Amino acid sequence: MFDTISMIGLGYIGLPTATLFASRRKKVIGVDINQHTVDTINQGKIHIVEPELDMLVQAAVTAGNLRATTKPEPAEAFLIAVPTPFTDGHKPDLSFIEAAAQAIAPVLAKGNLVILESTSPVGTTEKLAEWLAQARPDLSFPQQAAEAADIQIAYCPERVLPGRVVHELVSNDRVIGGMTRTATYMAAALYKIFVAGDLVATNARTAEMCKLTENSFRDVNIAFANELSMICDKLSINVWELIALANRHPRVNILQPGAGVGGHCIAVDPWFIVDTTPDEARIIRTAREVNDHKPEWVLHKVKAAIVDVLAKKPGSTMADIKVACLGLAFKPDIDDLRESPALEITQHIVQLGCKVMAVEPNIKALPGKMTSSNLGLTVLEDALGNADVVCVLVKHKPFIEAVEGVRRHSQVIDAAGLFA
Ligand code: SAJ
Repeated sequence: MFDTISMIGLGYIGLPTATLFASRRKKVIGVDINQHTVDTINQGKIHIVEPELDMLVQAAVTAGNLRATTKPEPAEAFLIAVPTPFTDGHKPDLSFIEAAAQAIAPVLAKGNLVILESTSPVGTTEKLAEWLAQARPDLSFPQQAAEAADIQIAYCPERVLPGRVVHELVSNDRVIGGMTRTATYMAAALYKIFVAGDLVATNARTAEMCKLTENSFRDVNIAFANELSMICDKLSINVWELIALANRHPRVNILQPGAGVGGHCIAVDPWFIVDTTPDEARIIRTAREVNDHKPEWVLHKVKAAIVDVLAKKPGSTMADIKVACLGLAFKPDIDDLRESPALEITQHIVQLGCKVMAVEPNIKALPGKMTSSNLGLTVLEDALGNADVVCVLVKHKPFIEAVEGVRRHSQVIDAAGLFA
């Protein structure tokens, strides 16, 4: 079973997953709408940053087990790992999944398995089944023929941490939610090809909700920490000391406050629950609001520090003030600046008209869209030596190693807990 596998969407999840199947000598057809992505992979190279992945892709392509194309081809199993962003008003945008369904429908054949991996609102797998059924009235689907359907469909979320994707894809347990028992059984057999973790069976709706629940759990717990940080600031209590003390209780495990919650998952997925059940999802919505508000709160602190400096330097203006922003990435020790609260705060400080010295040890240059005459990328020593105000936004390792130097500066806003 499953000698030819097709992966639709060759991004952060799709490409490593496709490559792992190929590394187990399966014939893998990777499909992506982006011609550049397809060409890069067919040259044995990668278009994303992820440890170990480059070597695996090169080996899989050279061995002839992985091939990329823009047009779907027949296969025994199809896995869909395309983006599910939200539109304005936090409404989930399922258009990429619908487009994937339309693309694979013409090549589906009796006996195929289709698996959705994209993070999705509850009920999306059923929608996918409906889109496929409409496109292929000659085939039967689980909603029509249950266990006897020509095409079986399952939902199986990925749960890997960027930076550890290759390792976690193999070792993490997987939740497998078939629309039927047959689909669950087939999907488990498919993942068994490379997954060493447990393959845990459930239904599609529970599997969809499980993924959203995991990321909402983390978001709610980070919101609790962020709320504590704002309460403690008002009460002149060091929140990091407080959390460390509280966490000595055997049943308390509070997460860390920060500049806000970034990335493409935790700041997005809880909204899928809120959108589906707005009246019931009260804590989940509030957590999102608390975390989304945190960058604004940090910015407010920076503005207050700038006002202090201006008061001590009569005659000076905003343009004379130098602010160092330590960290731009969305979390420590990565180079990913997308959906980053640190980046958002830095851009707002730039708009205030100050000179901004950004320090981000994980990148070589600022992204093109961040060009501004009062913003530059520099090294830590330069920033500490010249800035009037230092704002710690991400707790990168090089900053921890230089913590004493940061501590000596007279105006530091520590949003990331560097001094904790
Ligand atoms: N953060 C805090 N305080 C903390 C922990 C995190 O402020 O104590 C912030 C980070 O700085 C970052 C954001 O939260 O801005 C998200 O970072 P993260 O490390 O919590 O998560 P992601 O987005 O890199 O990956 C998450 C993971 N989910 C969970 O841990 C439940 C990962 O396992 C998922 O596969 C991934 O989302 C995904 O793809 O959904």
